[in-house]
Amino acid sequence: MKLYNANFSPNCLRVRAVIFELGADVEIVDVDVPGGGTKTPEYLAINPNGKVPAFVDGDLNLFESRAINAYLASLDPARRLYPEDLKKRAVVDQWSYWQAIHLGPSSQKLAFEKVLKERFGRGKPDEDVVAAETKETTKLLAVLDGALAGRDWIAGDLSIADFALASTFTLRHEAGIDFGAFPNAAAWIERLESRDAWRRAVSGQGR
Ligand SMILES: N[C@@H](CCC(=O)N[C@@H](CS)C(=O)NCC(=O)O)C(=O)O
Repeated sequence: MKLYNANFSPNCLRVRAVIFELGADVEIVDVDVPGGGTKTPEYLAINPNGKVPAFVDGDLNLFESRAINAYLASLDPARRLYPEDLKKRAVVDQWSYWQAIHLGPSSQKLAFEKVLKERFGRGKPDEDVVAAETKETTKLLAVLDGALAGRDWIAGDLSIADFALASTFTLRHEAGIDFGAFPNAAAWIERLESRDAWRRAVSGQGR
């Protein structure tokens, strides 16, 4: 199995973390994204979107980080990162979709305005966007915090949903995403970020 990866990408981070958590036998191949490595005919044959991550297992080519994680976790059901019980699995899917469709986009827009825009020479933050996305991200963080009351992990046991959610928050300090009013979420993100697999994935090492 091969993961086509770039260490800067939060979408790749969540896949590396799941690979390390599972101890899966996956070769991690770094792709030179700025140098056009995702736009070659060979790469586009694997992922026609020209983005990382992409994943290959024999005749299976996959894109979309959450789908890759669902596949990897399903190969090792004993670890229960993507439970076989359909009700438990539905809850994992619920939070993975919620991160992809709601939390991820709002927090990414906020991180772009507050952190990445100037770094990429794209100008000053747009304060209207910052205000709107801060409001939206805070509203969603309150939902996450409520759901984490009395539990260590979002779906009960550690799952691929925790890795999807956590990848949202890698720039939280610089982006001013404040966990102060959300103690359940604050304890959860510390718990997740202290895992060896997460640390290895963030450092880009361990392979
Ligand atoms: N929904 C996709 C997003 C993939 C994505 O946006 N990848 C970015 C890096 S984080 C990328 O490859 N950007 C380079 C480009 O668009 O050319 C996933 O979760 O895998």
